[in-house]
Amino acid sequence: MKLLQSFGLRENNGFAYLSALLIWLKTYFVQRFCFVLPVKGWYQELIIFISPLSSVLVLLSLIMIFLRRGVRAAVIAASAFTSLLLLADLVYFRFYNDFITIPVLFQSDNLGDLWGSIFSLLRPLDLLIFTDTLALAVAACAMGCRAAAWGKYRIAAALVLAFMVFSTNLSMANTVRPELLERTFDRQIMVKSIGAYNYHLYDALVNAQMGSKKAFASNGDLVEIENFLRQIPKDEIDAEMFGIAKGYNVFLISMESLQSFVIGRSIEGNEITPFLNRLIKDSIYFENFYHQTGQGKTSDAEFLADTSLYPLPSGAVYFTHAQNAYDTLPKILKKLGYYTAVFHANDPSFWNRGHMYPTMGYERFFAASDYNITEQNSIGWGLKDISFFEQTTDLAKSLPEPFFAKLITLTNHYPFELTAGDRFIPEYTSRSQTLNRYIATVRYMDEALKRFFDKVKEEGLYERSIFVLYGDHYGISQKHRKAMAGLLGKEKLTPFDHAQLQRVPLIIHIPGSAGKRMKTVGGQVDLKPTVLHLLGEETVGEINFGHGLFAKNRPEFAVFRDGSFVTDRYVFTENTCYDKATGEKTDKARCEPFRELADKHLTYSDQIIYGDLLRFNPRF
Ligand code: GP9
Ligand code: MN
Repeated sequence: MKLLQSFGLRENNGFAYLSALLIWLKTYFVQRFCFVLPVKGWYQELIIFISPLSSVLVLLSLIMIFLRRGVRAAVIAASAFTSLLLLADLVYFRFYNDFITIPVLFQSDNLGDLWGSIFSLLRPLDLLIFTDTLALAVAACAMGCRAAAWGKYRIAAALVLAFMVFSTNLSMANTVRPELLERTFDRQIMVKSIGAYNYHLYDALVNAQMGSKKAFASNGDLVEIENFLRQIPKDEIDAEMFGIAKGYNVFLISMESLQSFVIGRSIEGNEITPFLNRLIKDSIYFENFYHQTGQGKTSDAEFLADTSLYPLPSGAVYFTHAQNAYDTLPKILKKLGYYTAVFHANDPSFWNRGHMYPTMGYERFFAASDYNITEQNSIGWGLKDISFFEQTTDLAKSLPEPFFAKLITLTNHYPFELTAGDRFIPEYTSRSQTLNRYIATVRYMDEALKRFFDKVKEEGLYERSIFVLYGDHYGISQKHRKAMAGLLGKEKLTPFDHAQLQRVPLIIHIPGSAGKRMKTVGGQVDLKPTVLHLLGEETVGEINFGHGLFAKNRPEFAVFRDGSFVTDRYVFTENTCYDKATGEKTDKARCEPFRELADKHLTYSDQIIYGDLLRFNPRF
């Protein structure tokens, strides 16, 4: 008793401090040792260690704000509540390798699976999660520890401390993963960066905000958008191309961080993309095709391609609106008798794909657990592309045909790491190490694609398939503009050049069909109608912001997510209109009509997503 007294545990605030310490340590322990989260180095160890503290302090402060009496019981209940939450997270994590989100709680099929196996997921040692609750109960009952309510200064001090801890925590986490909260790309990364409780709070806030926007939306909002889209003349598709690939399998390949400036370019006599350069000769190659992604990067490119809607101005639509109704390419193809699958050797929690793919209508997601991933065949973000393509072809050949298979590559991802044996050309030499490495990883991806085509031919799939390959977004940001200018042989890069660097390759390879270079201006939002037209499907009546790239009357137009846009004659960026042919500034009035159009495209598309307006679409 004396000992307890000397720590002040029996009479005053010691009990509350002890509870804060115990809940904090328990949470740290579960996050660090029960969830399987990759933590590298002392800095990340420190982040995960401090991550629960701010929310624990806020929780106790809330108790102190609202209760004058019964504080001790409330503190014990809070400890039990956090234990239950952690236990639920742990069970869910064992099953899905992911964390619970608010929408998941309302998805009975998801939780139904889990309930079925809940007992096999629980382990006796899990009860240790309640150690702190037990310890606090013992301290309260057997030892008679009391807990005084806090005065306002103490509460204020706890909240200030919580704020300071959270700010430090977040800025440390942001140095490891910039834009952590804005992009919310992976729940596992969120939890190890800001802790499980902060993650749940964040998830609840985002969902509440989204829910309120949806609640106020009505059918009338969709009618206005339909009227706008109806004014645009219907696509007149080139008769030669319409239905040219009817009944063929479709391989849609997302090429990580691939920009068009590498195509056809050599460095010191070494072609950066020798295979793609050859493939382009036998394919339809769009040289004025732009990525239109925002913070959701790869997932935004996928969203654009599958829905012909734009991604959101902030955050990743894959995360924020995975429960919406969408009229997607896989759903339409499924109705045409296609089997639809995605191949990507990463965890389903990344970009929320595990939840978004069923929404998009994919029947099967071949994710990391479907691949044989070892230390030898991995680098950087995971499975190397060569092995990815090899294993994917083996998996794809057993799919029912015709199939629609989306393949997402990974190796050409920042920080562009490569093992020496995979370096087919030397790194570039400039002051940007990023650009230097990028050149070698692009060359590696090119090799992986070459082997993929060889293998697809060997397996006899080639003749019955078409291949649509697109770059997902830029790999080299504006930060590297000096080195980039050097590579392009320019003195410096202007905003016009930067906009033009947002071109990503689009290669449509149809076996047996002649190659063609197309000047058509387009973007990822055009992919859905383009693929459907090749397969002989009309897209009239669909709510698409894109147009078939083979439509003779298509508007030469691509909008970027930040409102910049490109036409056949102008580039509008950073509030300046440029003449596309010369790259010189020109009269802003010339860009004005397109500016309005760009604005309409983005706002209407956003309205559809925020209001979940496609649920009112009779096509559903
Ligand atoms: C991760 C991969 C890369 O699964 O798609 O994502 P990114 O950071 O490019 O969006
Ligand atoms: Mn990407």
